Amino acid sequence: MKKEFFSGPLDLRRVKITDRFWRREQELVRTQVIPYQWEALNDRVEGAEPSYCMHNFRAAARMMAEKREKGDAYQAPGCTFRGFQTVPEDPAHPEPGRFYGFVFQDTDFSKWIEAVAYSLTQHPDPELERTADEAIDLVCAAQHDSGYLDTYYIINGMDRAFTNLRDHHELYCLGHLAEGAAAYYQATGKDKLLRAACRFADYAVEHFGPEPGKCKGYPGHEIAEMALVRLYEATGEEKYLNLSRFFLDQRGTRPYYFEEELRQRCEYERQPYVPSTNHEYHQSHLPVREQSEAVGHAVRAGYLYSGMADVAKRTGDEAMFAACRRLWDSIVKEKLYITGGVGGTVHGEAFSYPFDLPNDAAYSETCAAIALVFFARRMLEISPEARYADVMERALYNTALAGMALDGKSFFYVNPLEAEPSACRRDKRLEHVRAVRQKWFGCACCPPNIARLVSSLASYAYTENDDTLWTHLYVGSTVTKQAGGNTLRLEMETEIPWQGRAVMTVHTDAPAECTLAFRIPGWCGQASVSAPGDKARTDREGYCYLTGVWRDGDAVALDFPMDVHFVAASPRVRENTGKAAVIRGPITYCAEEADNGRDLHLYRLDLARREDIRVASEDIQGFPVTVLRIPALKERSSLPNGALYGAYAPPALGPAVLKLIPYFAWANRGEGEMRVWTRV
Ligand code: FUB
Ligand code: ZN
Repeated sequence: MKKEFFSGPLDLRRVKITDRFWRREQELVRTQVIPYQWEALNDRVEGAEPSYCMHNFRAAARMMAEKREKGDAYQAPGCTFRGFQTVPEDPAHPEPGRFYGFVFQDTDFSKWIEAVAYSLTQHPDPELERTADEAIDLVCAAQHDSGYLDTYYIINGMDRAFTNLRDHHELYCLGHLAEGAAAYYQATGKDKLLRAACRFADYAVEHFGPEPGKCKGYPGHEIAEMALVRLYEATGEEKYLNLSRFFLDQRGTRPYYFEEELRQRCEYERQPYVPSTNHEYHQSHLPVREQSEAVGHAVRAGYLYSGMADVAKRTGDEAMFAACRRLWDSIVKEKLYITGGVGGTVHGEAFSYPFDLPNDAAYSETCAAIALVFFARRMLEISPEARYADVMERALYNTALAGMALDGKSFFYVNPLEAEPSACRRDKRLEHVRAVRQKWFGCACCPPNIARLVSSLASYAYTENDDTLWTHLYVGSTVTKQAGGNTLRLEMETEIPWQGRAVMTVHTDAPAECTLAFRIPGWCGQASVSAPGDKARTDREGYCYLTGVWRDGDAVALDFPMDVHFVAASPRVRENTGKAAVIRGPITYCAEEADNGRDLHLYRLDLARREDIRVASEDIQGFPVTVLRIPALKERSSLPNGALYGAYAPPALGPAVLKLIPYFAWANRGEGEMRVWTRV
């Protein structure tokens, strides 16, 4: 690790997104997703499965108030542990004092407040801030006097807290709370929620650690690792960094903590103990520094690797960083979809074995692509190499964005690369796949994750250290950069992802020296960079570094050819033999029934007629996109009509044109077939 290349994300208040594409996405989050989510958290969406999130905070707050009032006379209600999801016996009348929903239901609030925080940095909104403050008051009122804050156990009985780390997500709740609280503090300067998160983290610091007598466990669903680092950054309190490192050091050591914990639970419940942990699912099969293959639940994995990179950077842990690099390579060399999605199997929502990347049965959870974006940004913070940003960009523009409809009103959890509506409905093996987005989910992890990602886009577009500002993603925006006691105002103008030009113009009252580094995207061939002649240029790992004294009006213009590329998959990806995917710039394309009729599998791309490819701007549901028309051939079977089998003869191939749209825009015009990979 070379410290001079270390960087960190910018304070979002220093960046204004002006980009046409991303402004639109952020407005969808602000005007649709955040208000809708607030209604969902409060169970006010007709026809949607109730969340019970705020219900649970209310129940816990009431309980805590009662407890304070009655003191020793207070009788906690008996335990009613009911597995991962608790539903009311009578759905029309949930009992006010009970916990309902998934064990991690509190995180719906934490992700919402995080998205609200980022959104407020771009678009101050006193009414939204008031709603957020009131919600924070309620959440803080629900906090246990000890500092513990997970309503599942506060309501059901604290005596069992932290006894099922493997499945019960308390540290996941802590992690999301810390992320949301730090974001809200950084956006508004208000620290009430941050103090609550710190109290919960302090409780965890007291409970877990290497000291004798402390619990040696670690999160069943990772995220606390990176969230504690964020809490450390927000407060300067090293104990949070130490706890994060402790969790990482413990993970995968023998005897396996999750088995020990299970043994104790069985003893307590007088059940026979049968080992039952799938350690790969939890990434707890090996100490983290020894891990090389990305395995198990893909969201957990992405969050873990992000936390590992965070800790490696803060502690200079070379072995940890080496593991991050190996795990990164395992993902991108063997387990990454061309859409930037990860997770080849529904079983365990997980990474499958190398090169197992089914198109129709893909899991490719929206959250997993988002986790990959997190991981990539952290790798860039340690080592700015364009290959990390290339993947970050692909995951962002394709799978992460596909997770949300173009009107911001419905969402995908699973992101297949091939869909046939009747198969999705009738094939049990594809039960997890939908060809239409849903309004919300009982397990609503994905929509709020999109909201927090999109509204914090600037923290992925740029990172900086004292000397250098790196542009990783090209997004129309203005950014300030402190340089030699002056403030440079940098204005980025671009039409990426549709056109490959980007111009950064410097505005400043006084000349100032610094380095501006620009990523040369992997998808362009020969990039051209033009900059004032007095700047020294060096190129390193896919970035062009321009160093010198920047004056008002200086500009850097970058041109990235945006040709249409046909991509082949490794021959080891059996599904894609003899097929190609089409990409242009960061966008992966797909064919839809709405443009091409049914039976998309009968098309073949006609690569000999590349010069006839047409690139055009069109609107899909009011969203401007670039579409492609690719010369193709359509197969007509030689079998007699209606025959299932018959003597083989080459099929007749009729000339056709296959219209392709950006993958993120699919399923916005009703239900129909879709496919990313087409035969050639
Ligand atoms: O377990 C919490 C979240 O629910 C995970 O991150 C998602 O994959 C879903 O399983
Ligand atoms: Zn999800």
